[in-house]
Amino acid sequence: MFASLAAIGGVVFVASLLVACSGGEDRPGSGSISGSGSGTGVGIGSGVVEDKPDGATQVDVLLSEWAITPSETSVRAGEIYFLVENAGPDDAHEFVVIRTDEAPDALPVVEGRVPEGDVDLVDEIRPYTPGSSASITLDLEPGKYVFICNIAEVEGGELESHYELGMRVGFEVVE
Ligand SMILES: [Cu+2]
Repeated sequence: MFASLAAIGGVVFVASLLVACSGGEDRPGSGSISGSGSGTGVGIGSGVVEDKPDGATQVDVLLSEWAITPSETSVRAGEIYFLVENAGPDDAHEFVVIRTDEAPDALPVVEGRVPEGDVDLVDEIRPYTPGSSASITLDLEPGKYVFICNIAEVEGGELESHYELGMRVGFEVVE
């Protein structure tokens, strides 16, 4: 009985040490690239790049503040491998693919974000850190698409909507 209580005490002690350590990493002034003070990047990792499947069409995409720039804006239907670089320089970004006939700047916005349940969301790469790349392979049917970054966060007391600042671009898939 006494021994197992001691063991539990040990676990609790180790757990508090871990909390103390991770808390220490939040200190400002560390000089890290994500240290904008907004909290962007906390808990967000670098992107993951997977191999391009054989036969897939590759499209390179650049994310930055504040634009999304694909190497092509029209490709043939089929498997498309998107290699998406977050060029930052400061913020984490994501890559969201929406199928829509609307213009890139005409999507509905609620509190700085496009409500993903109200649009035809095809797939997305979740937010990842600037200076890294990520990939996603999608089997896209002919049609019109819009790529957006759907992050909105409070910066200096103001809501900063990546979509409204310009992180949106049209893309077409043809027969
Ligand atoms: Cu963004």
